[in-house]
Order: sequence, then structure tokens, then C-alpha cells
Amino acid sequence: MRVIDSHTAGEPTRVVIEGGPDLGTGSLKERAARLEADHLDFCASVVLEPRGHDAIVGALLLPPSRDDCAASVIFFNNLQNLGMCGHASIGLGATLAYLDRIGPGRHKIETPVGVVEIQLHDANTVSVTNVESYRYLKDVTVEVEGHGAFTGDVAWGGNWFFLVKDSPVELIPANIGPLTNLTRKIRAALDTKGITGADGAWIDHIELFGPPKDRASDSRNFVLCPGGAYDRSPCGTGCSAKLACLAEDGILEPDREWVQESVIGSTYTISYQWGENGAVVPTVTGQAFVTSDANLIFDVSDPYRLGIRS
Ligand code: PYC
Repeated sequence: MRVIDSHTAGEPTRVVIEGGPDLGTGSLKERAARLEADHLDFCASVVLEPRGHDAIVGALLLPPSRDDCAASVIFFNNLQNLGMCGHASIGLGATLAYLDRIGPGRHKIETPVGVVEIQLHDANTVSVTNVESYRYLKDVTVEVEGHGAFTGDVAWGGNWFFLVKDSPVELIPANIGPLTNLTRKIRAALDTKGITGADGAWIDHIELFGPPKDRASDSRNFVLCPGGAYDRSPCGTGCSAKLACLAEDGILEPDREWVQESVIGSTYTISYQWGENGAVVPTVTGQAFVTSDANLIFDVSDPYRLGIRS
């Protein structure tokens, strides 16, 4: 199985170029559902130890099923599919450029939650124009044992997020352990209270905000991902959810740039326009670097060939 690894603002992506499972025919949404239902062993074996680690997002590259798209892609982690993934879309852009499959300019990419556009500025710099993003619930309060009450918004940015404005814990790398514990507890408190996204969707990403460390930035964040790892980047879909909240609160005007820092200090430059359905259409710009071009080997006598699960 050939994979290309990259990182986007520190957050890793592994694009599966050849050797993925046969998902049959049908819409990309149907094939993504088949990946999640029947091929979780494949997903875990690609992203988990001993070949990877729990922060890696996998991207299964498929031939485009629409004439206007350069590629189709299904994003996945160690637990499930991701509807969209901003950092992995930027990583995919750098990967397709590395493979000479795309040149500078705009390219449409089909994802299970809709068509997104990537713009390759140079070999490493990519903008992603995401699916329409919106705030679903404002000022939801949950009680978190040992930490008190947390109020935040529930928003869609291609994945579901709970966004808390003022983190009580400083957003610095030294606090990644406590931040991970706190956000896991917030997510559990949302689950216990039955707070979900639209149609009962699990809110699988938790995002805490605080002041930036760099004067050139507007904000800093910490993002807990579904599998329990934290996002090293400012999280493309999390930035999209943030833009929806900023727009709906009247804090940021269309086309004005906002610089979002991650907990490790990497940045995305983000902006939005209003979409046709009254939601925001976010654009996230960041840098990705290819780190390896490799063949994964699955030896049938290897007891851990399907990944180490905890
Ligand atoms: O960049 O959208 C993102 C993302 C989601 C999970 C990890 N990164």
C-alpha cells in the first residue's frame, strides 16, 4: 500500500494512494459509509501504531466520480470517518502537487459532505474553501465535574464542534495533558446531557480559545479530535466553525482575515463569505510539507498488522 505522509501546520496526514479497500460503487457518501462499516481494520492499521500514531488523519484517495473534480477523498481516523478535514485537505493539496497531479490554481475535491475547493499557491501553500458552516446552538452550558460550568456554542464546520471562548487553562504546549483531560470531560458532559449537533450527531470535537501569543494573530486554540488526540494545527474545520460564530456574532466581516494560532503556535489565515443558504463559506490557508513517500507492509504473521488498539 503506497502512502504519502505530510504535516499541515504540524498536524499529520497520511494519503493512501494505492492499495486501499474496494468500496464498490455508489455515491461517495455511500462508499464512505462502507469504509466505516466494513473496513475499520484497514483504517486502524494505516493510522495507528506500529505504523502511525493516534494523531494521524488518513485520506483515502479515489478517482473522481464527477467530471469537475480533480479527486475524491474519504478522511478517516482511528475511530471513524471524518466528514471533512481542513488540515488533511491542505496536506492533500501538497501531496497532489508532489505527485505532479495538480499544478498551481483551483481544483475541486469531492468529500462525503460535499465538494470543496483547494487552491494551490505554491508547492506548500494551499487554501481550502470549505463546505458551508453554521452555528447550530448558542450559549449552551454544561457542568463539568471538578471544573465547574462551561458555556459554548455548537457549530458545524464539516465536523461538529463545541466552542468555548475563554479557556481556564493557558493554551501552551506544557498544558497539553491537562487540556486533553479537560476537553475529554467537556465532551463527556455534553454526551451525558444529550447535547448533539443536528439530527442527533455526536459533537466529537471540542475547541477552547484564548488570547494569541503572537501579536500578528487574533486568537489561539486547543482542539480535541474524536480519537482523543489534540490537533497540532489550528484545525481547518474548527476554524470554519469559529468563522460561523464570529460572523453570526457580527465580530468579523466577510473577506476580513483572521489569524488563528494552534496550541503549538502554528497558524492558519482564515476568512469567509456568506453562502447561498445563509451560512458562511470559509476559506482556510495554511502550509503543508510532504515528509515521506512509503509502502506499508502487512505481514500476515505480524500480530499487530491491524494496529495496536487501546
Ligand atoms: O483540520 O479539520 C481539520 C481537522 C479535523 C481533525 C483534525 N484536523
